[in-house]
Order: sequence, then C-alpha cells, then structure tokens
Amino acid sequence: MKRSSRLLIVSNRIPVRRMRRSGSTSWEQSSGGLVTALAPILQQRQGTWIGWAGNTGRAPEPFSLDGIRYQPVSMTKGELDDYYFGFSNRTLWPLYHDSVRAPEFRRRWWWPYVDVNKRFAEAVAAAARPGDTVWIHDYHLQLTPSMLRELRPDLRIGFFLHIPFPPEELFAHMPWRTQILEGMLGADLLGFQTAAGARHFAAAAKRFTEAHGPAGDMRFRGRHVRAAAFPISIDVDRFEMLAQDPDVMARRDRLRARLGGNRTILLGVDRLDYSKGIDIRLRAFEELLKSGAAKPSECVFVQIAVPSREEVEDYAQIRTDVEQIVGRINGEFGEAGQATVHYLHRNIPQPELVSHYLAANVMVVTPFRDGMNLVAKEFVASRVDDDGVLVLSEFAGAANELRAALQVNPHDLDGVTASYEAALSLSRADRRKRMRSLRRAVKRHDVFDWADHFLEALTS
Ligand code: ADQ
Repeated sequence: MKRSSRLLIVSNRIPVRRMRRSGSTSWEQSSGGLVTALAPILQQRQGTWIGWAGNTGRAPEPFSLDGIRYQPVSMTKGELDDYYFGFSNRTLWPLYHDSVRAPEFRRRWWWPYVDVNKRFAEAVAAAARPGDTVWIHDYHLQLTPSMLRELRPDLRIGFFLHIPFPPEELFAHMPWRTQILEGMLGADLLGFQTAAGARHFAAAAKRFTEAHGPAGDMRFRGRHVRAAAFPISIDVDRFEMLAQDPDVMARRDRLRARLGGNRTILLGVDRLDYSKGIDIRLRAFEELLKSGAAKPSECVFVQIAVPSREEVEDYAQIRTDVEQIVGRINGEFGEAGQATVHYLHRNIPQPELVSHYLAANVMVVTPFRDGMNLVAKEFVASRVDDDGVLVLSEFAGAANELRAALQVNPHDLDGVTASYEAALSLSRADRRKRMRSLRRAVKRHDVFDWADHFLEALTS
C-alpha cells in the first residue's frame, strides 16, 4: 500500500462497546478476529473505521481509541428492523447459506437496505482523502462499493464477503440480483472465503450484468474487477499461547474432572444460528447413545452457544429446537448429578473457551453451510498437544484447508453418528497424525497474513 494512502475500514458494526461509568461514557474495543487483524494496520496508517455503533437514533460523535479513529454511522429503529434484521438477516443470510431456511423477499426491506448502504457510502466519501484505500466488509453493505465509486472515483475500493456467495441458480432467486451484483462490482477487488464463492459470483455477474471475462480479471463498464479467494484465519499465536497458559491448563483439568474424569468429551461451540447444524449434531449424539455404541457413563456432550439475533423468528425457533433435544437426551440418558449434555447459552471469555477446546476429545463442527468457520481453526490452533479429533462439515469453507478432519455431510444423520464412532475409536497415533496435519494447515497462514494478502492485492 502506498505510504501516503490511508486505510478506511467499513463494516456494519464498529468493534467497540460503550461503557458508562459514574455518569461518563467511554469506549472499549471489543474482541474479535477482524479487529485483531486490522488494528495494527489501522494504527500504522492512521486509519479510520466506519460503522454503526450499536445505538439507534443519533450517531455518537467520532472518537479515537488506541490509535484508531472511529466514525459512527446513524441508524433509526425502523432501519435496524428493515435493513439489519429484515433484509440482511432474513433475506440475504438464509439465501447465501443454501436457503437452509426460506429467504423472505420483502419489498419494504429493500429500500431501507439501499438507504443505509448509501449513508455508509456518504460517510466514507466525506472521510476519505484523495487516493485513500477503502475496505468494505460483508453482506450488509453490498451496494456501498458502487455508491462510493460514484461519489469518489479516486479511491481504491476492496470488498470482502465473510459468508458464502451462493451458486448462481440460487442467487437467481433474489429479486434485486442485478442491483446487488452491480453494487459489488463497484469494487476493484472482491474477496471471498473460497474459490467456489468467487466462481459463483463471477457466473452470476456475467449472467445478470454487463460484466465479462474470467473471475480473476473481469471487465465491467470499462474497469477491471477482480474476484478471488482470500480464506480468513485466526490469530494462531494467541491461541497457542493461551493453550500453554498454566491458568488455562488448570481450568482444563478442573473441567475434565467436573465432567466426570474419564468420560469422553464431545464439544460444540457456535453462535446459536440455524446454519450451524447444532440440532443435527445433538441428534447424532442421541443416535449414538440409543444404538448402544457409546454409554452415557462413558461420554458427555458440551454445547456452548452464544445468543444471536434473537429478534428473528427462525433464531428463536432453533433455540427452542436445541433446548428440546438437550432436554430429551438428558431425560432419557442422564442420571441425577450426571447430565449427558451440558448446554451453555452464553458468551464465554476466550481463555475459558480455550480450556474447553483443550478438554475436548472430539470437536464437532457441523454447519449446513459456513463461509469459513473460525471455531474449527481455533480448536486446532489450541491443540498444541497434537491430540483431539475434529469432526467437520464438508460445507464449511474451512473444509478446503482442514483436510485431515473427519469430514461429514451434516444432512446425513447416520453419517454424522458414524463419524462419532470413528472419532471415538481412533488410536492415539492416528489422532496425532491427523492433528499434526491440521496444525500445519492452520499455521500456514494466520489472520495477519490474510489482511496483508488482501490489501497487497488491492493496492498493487
Ligand atoms: P460466524 O458465523 O460468527 O462468523 P465463526 O467463524 O465460527 O462464525 O466465528 C465465531 C466466533 O465467535 C469465533 O471466534 C468463536 O470463538 C466465537 N464464539 C463462538 N461461540 C462463543 C461463545 N459461546 N463465547 C465466546 N465466543 C464464542 C462469520 C461467518 C463465518 C466466518 C467468520 C469470519 O459466518 O463463516 O468464518 O464470519 O469471516
């Protein structure tokens, strides 16, 4: 990147929390892979992060925190309902995840989506200096690249989609497909989690817009647009460091003891989202117990689920479904004082999360579709002991890299159950061999490399 050019990051939410203490307000950076990866670059470049601060009504004044300038964008309560919960999370999210729930195409959500995207573009246009580099993130802001280009043709514009881009035939259902594609084509570089995502995008762009040429060098209205895969990763060193922290290791030991000494621990960690396949993995565990292939006294399932988008009905429904399955399994197989499934519906701090990764014998990651899935990579990065088995859906972006996992089709209940049996019967030598191979894959590139590669490609 040119030294003089500043970097502006644009995402739906700015990664900060507002803290109120004794009448005064201050800001605190929230954790997360994206902010960890981008913070050093933003600090170096005197960068700005533009996004919604989490409150409706007037946006807070711009502020600086740890060397990064934050510029909040305003949002009304109605826009939050229509742009965020509506179009982003009831239309785009299900459609882009293989329509595992029916996407709702409502005209009254479309215009607020356009308006909010426009507001973001205007905020960036006002904040950017000539020749700056802008990196826009995710499905909430697919129209912002072209809106911004119209206002500021001098900027370098990159866009990264964190969720899958669906196959052309599925994307074709979208009533506003041409507008969305043209919106994205305003960027110079479009990043996807997988090569398939880039391919799907290029196929749809060629069918529904004037774009032509191969994904890696498309032409659109006289400009070059490049679509390519930039698989996201994690801060590998941080997970390795946490995994070797004596405090975290002591927690792992306490956790194992509490769960019943020698019982085999199966673990799931997710946002409580219907795309993550939490229901199928618990049902497969139920099948495993029913068949007698494993005894409740010998194994235990721990499912940690962060509350997510609870205002959306499909999310309330998956919560009810999961809780019913947990209750059913415990009712049938638990004993007083010995649950068969432990279910935690909350956010837990990262050191605690890592102690769970370390305690687990089998990590179960079974999304029906997932852009990448960082949990799978975090588990592998944490296993400095070269032990533990990863059961991974072949429909997670991470499956492209994590080849040595036991890969499963989450639509196949018997297949998932069989994968548990296989996981439980792997010898220590087999587990080590697989985990070593997984660790090599995860260590090959971390989230800092990801950000560097994208920005290098954008500015070269
Ligand atoms: P998500 O759908 O949120 O991300 P994922 O990639 O698994 O999914 O990231 C979840 C993050 O939340 C992980 O870092 C995990 O540690 C954390 N987390 C999960 N449960 C938690 C809990 N109970 N307490 C605390 N932390 C918890 C979207 C896409 C993914 C893509 C990422 C990044 O859907 O496919 O990998 O963006 O691009």
